[in-house]
Amino acid sequence: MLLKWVAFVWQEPPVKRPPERLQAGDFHTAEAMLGSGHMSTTPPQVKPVTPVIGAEICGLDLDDVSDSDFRLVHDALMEHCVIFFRDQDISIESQKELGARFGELVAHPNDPGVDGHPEVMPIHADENSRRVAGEQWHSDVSCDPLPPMGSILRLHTVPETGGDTLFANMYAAYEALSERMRAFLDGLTAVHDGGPYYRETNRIIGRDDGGRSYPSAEHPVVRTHPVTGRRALFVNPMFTQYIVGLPPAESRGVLTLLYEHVARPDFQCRFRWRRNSIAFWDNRCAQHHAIWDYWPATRSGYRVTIRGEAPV
Ligand SMILES: O=C(O)CCC(=O)C(=O)O
Repeated sequence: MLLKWVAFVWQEPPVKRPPERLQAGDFHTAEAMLGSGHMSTTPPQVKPVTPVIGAEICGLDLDDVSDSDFRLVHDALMEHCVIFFRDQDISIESQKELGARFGELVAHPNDPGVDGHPEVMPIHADENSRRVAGEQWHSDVSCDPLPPMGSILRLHTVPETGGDTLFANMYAAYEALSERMRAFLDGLTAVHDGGPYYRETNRIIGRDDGGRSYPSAEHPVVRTHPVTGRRALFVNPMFTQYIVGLPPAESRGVLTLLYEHVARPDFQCRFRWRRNSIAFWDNRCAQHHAIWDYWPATRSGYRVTIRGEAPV
């Protein structure tokens, strides 16, 4: 009887959650809208965007990430390679804090960063832009000896339409190759170099790089993800220069084949940004490609980048 009474009067205190704002195209369920007033007790939900790559996490306020929220975000990222959030009107500090839960934040080798936040890279395009960041398939700064584990991009300004980002699953790309091709690639290494891409970027935007040098490194063509243990293709047209030990024509031929393969639509998802959306991708198992189809509109936000480990 006493137990029954205790169970009746004791109720879990409400957990603070932001109100969900439903819009066409959301993956949110009606459930997510139903809370007591503005407080919802609905636990965060992970909703796959495709069976192959990408998931949206609903019902989480990234300004205030508890340990269990962190675990959920971490596990979803490991499972889906890229995760998405909506309606995150968070500060640069909160974005950095989220990144720092995953590892050390790193500055970009060719971008001075935001005033007072060298490890925060502005992503910006408007009517005066001559190029945009990431307009081909790549894994961020793969030319670094310790290429980034992950990148977190929040956009505060988005065009009316366009400006989507494509993401591709590099486990799926590797696994879809023939056994013979996988056996050929396993054990090969490739040289990645930041110089050609970053110098060309600087030339286009008219930035004097003062003859500085950029990172370059030799990495396995197929790497093993340190958390999932899965094998993933790790070459990309932005930074990979050649496969070590192959004559130039063979190296070019193999890389061209792999780049075409990586771009297969069945390894991809396409993210439609809204104001205050966030994409968080794992560079060790995903590549991405930003689409610049919205000129002269403005698209703007901030990226933080998390240091990774030497690929093996
Ligand atoms: O603007 C985007 O959607 C992505 C930009 C990009 O490729 C990057 O930050 O690495």
